[in-house]
Amino acid sequence: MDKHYQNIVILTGAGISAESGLSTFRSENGLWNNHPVEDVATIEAFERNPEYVHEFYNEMRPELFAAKPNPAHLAITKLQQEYKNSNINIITQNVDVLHEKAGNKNVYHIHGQINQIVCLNCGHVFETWSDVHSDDECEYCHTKGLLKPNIVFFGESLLYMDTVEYLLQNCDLFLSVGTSGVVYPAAGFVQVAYLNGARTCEFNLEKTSNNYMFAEHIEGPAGKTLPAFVDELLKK
Ligand code: BV8
Repeated sequence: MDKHYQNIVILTGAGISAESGLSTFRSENGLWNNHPVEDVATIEAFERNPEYVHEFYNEMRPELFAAKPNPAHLAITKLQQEYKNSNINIITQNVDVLHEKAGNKNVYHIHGQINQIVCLNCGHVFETWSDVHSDDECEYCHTKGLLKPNIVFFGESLLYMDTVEYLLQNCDLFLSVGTSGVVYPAAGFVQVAYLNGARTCEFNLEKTSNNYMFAEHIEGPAGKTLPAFVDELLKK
């Protein structure tokens, strides 16, 4: 059926950045293997040892700064440029900025961004690719020692959730690319889309824990499967 989709939502996870050379979280050599998530990505860990958490992200930042988008990110740019009369929004769990580097528009970083820092005193968010330390001063309120990576830790609320709710309730095509479907509420987004009648497709190397929630599973590296899927959509 050559349906034209009006509202496309693309949820992405670490797997879409894997072919750009960035580690995922839960593979054998994943990020969480060397740094147990509870030591790094929880608000308790940050309160317990902010410098340790800053160091983890300081180490990650240069690699993410240097990373280049891959054909999966570029396929989304092509879709946004050539698939007419459609709203195409990206909800990413990734803290890298490869979607932006690829020229993707309408990108919502629900788990935050590695190049953003937030002051826990005044709420000011600023961009930096440099190292940040727990005794640094906020450029806005000049308070010292209350700067945190603007990254959503476990136990913290996600960003942009009002927009996300709206997008999921109004989409007719939901693509999930390179996520293990382990972390909530993102792992449950497909159910909202499905209940609202969207076509749901999962792009992954393997069947994930929430694969049963998807109508279609497109197996293989996203750098190959997503460009092929976009070309099919553009033919219609
Ligand atoms: C919240 C920041 C509530 C750090 C991250 C019990 C049951 C259910 C839920 C919970 C529970 N206990 C606690 C919870 C909630 C918790 C949660 O879900 N825990 C899980 C682990 C059980 N969630 C939260 O805490 C969230 N907040 O719920 O708040 C609340 C409400 C009101 C008030 C206060 C609080 C916060 C979640 C965000 C946590 N922060 N990251 C950082 O990024 O450094 S999560 C972390 O996991 C990353 O953001 C990452 O993006 C995310 C998901 O991982 P993936 O992206 O999927 O990466 P992964 O490695 O897992 O998988 C990669 C996939 O790609 C694989 O499937 C692989 O096969 C595939 N792949 C690899 N290469 C390719 C590929 N696919 C295609 N092509 C390839 N080439």
